Amino acid sequence: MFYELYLRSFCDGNGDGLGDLKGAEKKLDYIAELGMEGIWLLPIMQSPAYHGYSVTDFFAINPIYGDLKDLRNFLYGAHKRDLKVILDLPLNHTSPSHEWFLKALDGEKPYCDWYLFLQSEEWLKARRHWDNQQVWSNYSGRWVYALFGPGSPDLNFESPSLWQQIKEVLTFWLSVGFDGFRFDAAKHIFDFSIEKGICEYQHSRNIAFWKEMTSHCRAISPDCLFVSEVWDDARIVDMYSSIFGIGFNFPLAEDLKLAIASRNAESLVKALKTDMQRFFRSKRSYESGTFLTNHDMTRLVSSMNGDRDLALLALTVLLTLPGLPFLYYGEELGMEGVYDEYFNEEQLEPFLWYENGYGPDQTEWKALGKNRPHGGVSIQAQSGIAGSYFERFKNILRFRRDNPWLRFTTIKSISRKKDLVRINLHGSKGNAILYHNTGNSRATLDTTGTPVVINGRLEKQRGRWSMAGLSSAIEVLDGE
Ligand code: ACG
Repeated sequence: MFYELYLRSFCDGNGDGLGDLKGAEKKLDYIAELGMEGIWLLPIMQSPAYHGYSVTDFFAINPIYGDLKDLRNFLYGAHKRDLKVILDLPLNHTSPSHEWFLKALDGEKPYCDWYLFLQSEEWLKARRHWDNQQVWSNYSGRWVYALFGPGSPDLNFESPSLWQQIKEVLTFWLSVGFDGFRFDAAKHIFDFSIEKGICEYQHSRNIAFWKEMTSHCRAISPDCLFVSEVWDDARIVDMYSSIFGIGFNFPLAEDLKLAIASRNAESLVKALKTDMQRFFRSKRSYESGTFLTNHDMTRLVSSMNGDRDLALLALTVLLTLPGLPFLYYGEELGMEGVYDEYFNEEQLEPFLWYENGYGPDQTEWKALGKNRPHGGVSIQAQSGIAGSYFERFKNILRFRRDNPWLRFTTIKSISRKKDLVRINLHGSKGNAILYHNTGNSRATLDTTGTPVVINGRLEKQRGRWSMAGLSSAIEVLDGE
């Protein structure tokens, strides 16, 4: 399991109200005790943007997070606890304040080849692939391709010298001690057709680019870990993932939450059969990066309309599937936050260490709008309190940590009887059956074996096992 960490909101190590590397280092035990095997660090490079995805220097750390020494200490501390750390690298674009872009606007070589300038008025008609937004931004009278808006002009990978430059970026961060990367916007490297003047993904060229970049990294560090962010349907995710080794399973995240929020067992079965299709086979070319939420999405409890039992059911289903799970910071507290396209950033709120919202470690870079003080969400309010959301969440994480074999299982079948979903798995422990009760009423398990509860309540009455609503259990059929 990997913990997706937004430094600015996590832990303040120097008292300026902003989360930083020193602070996160202090909390490495906390992360390791959750059962994590790694950390995905959201971008830490120099950037004027709160989210860090528009970079002004790919070789420098944002000073609010600390310096290279702080990073090395953080990585050392993580490795000492067997936590791998991967860095989020947004290579598709830069900030408009990046030196490269300023020089490009001045016509300086090679930088003017590293961005795409408008070559025909016709191109202005191009619209973004998924939402019809315009893709050209005007900078001092020059139109430049900027898919994610004026704050991030795209790099133009037609230029071979840019490929070389990016390899240097990769070499640099590996030499600092990262164990790999989460490659942002992986399908966008070539996404504008110069021939046609329209937005069009060129998947084979993107794949060629990533092949070269990942080979470069593997030549330096053979065990490098890569996760690709390709937010698309399963067919496209599939095309990219084998190069990286791990691909985020976006369709699963979306379908699983929808099915559980609507308490629809049939939809859940359908979602799992479709989105985990590859995992019905024992031979696969990549692992699924499974997750429920990330920084671009509404938080888990909010997507369950505030129903925490449903949120825990979703978590249990996710953590009993094959794949490498990624958990977004603060989900363990049941923090809420709705992602909306107008960037209210609720889903990035400070992690709550204290009930009153103040104290050492607490970050305060933005007001707590959704997760208000005294709302019972903080670590202080929940830690060690039996039955709290945090403790129940941790129990499910612990179950996954204690059963690492689940990561590499093959799904044999998925079926349902009314609200009870049954998943048959095969793994190194032999065969196992998972039971998830998606309804509110008690469900009887059709077994003479000995199932074990993962979340919720399981009882044996008059020789028959039955499980309370929204509970999950596992039955391992063959011993090791
Ligand atoms: C990454 C980061 C994000 C970041 C950027 C830019 C990229 O996680 O935080 O923004 O550095 C698209 C891109 C992703 C991108 C998201 C935000 N995420 O592909 O790389 O936008 C459709 C599209 C997707 C699209 C998605 C969401 O196909 O391409 O993602 O919508 O908008 C089904 C379909 C699937 C469809 C979904 C949802 O699943 O199969 O195709 O996805 O439904 O409809 C950051 C900031 C920004 C800033 C930028 C520079 O957050 O504010 O502008 O940096």
